[in-house]
Amino acid sequence: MLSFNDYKNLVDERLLDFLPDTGNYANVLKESMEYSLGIGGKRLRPVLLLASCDAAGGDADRALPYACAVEYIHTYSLIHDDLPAMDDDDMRRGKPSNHKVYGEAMAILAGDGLLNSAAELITAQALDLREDADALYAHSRAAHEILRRSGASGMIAGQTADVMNEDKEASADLVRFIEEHKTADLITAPVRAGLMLAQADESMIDDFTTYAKNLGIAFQIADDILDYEGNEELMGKTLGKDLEQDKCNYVSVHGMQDAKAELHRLSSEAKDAIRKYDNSDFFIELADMLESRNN
Ligand code: GRG
Repeated sequence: MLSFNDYKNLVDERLLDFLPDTGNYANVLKESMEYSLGIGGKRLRPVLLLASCDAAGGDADRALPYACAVEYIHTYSLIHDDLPAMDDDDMRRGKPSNHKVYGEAMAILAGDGLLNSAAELITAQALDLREDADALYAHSRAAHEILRRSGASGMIAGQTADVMNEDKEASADLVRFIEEHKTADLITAPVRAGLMLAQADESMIDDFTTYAKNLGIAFQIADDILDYEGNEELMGKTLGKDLEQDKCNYVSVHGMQDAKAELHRLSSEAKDAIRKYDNSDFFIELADMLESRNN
């Protein structure tokens, strides 16, 4: 196993290499996709994919395209979320949002381009696996996992529930739906996909699914808390928007004190699910780091 930063460096070194050529008349599309990928980001999701693959004895090099594809999907979701029709945010990752630099039309296209590039990149991995039925099956499961959890029954469903329920009376159930789908699905997908690529046994996949789901919900609650109490410079985006836009989130429904207690409970549950594994240190330290994060 490597450190978080070493996995992150592997991703950062290759992230732009897997983008398709856009052709002379569409250079600006590539520039705009590269802009949002290149301005930073914690790379939490691709790191989780590589580390999960490693933890189950898989080949992290072979998993790298899948990891980069997950970051493409995550980045597209941020570009679209920042648009005036959605969250309307001028800042992302400490820099002007994509539409502030390239305009709304290009930001929509850059998001579309990143999503499609992710699907191209993932599906291309199958082309080398013709002779190995087990590896091809592992690939198909991982590909389906990433595309399903980022899709209309996953992240997009969560974003829909979020966007359609601004200014409405929120229930605890609705808030959990948003946390699970908008955020936890794209944290669970890379963990499960990494394990699937490594052909881990099903009980390990189940335990790490519990870890990832709890970590993902905790990650969103931490984000809600930071929206009230965080530092704009460290977070790299405008804060206080949840209150301004009357968003339903854990803090608005349960209050700050309960939110902090729930964050701690979820983080503990995540760690307990995977403690018994040899390489659990990496995942336990990550949960601790995310619980006390300030960016
Ligand atoms: C537009 C379909 C669609 C979905 C958007 C990701 C998202 C869904 C909205 C962004 C706003 C938000 C608060 C999402 C919750 C998940 C989250 C906290 C994303 C930010 O992830 P980080 O902190 O970002 O990992 P970096 O920049 O570090 O990669």
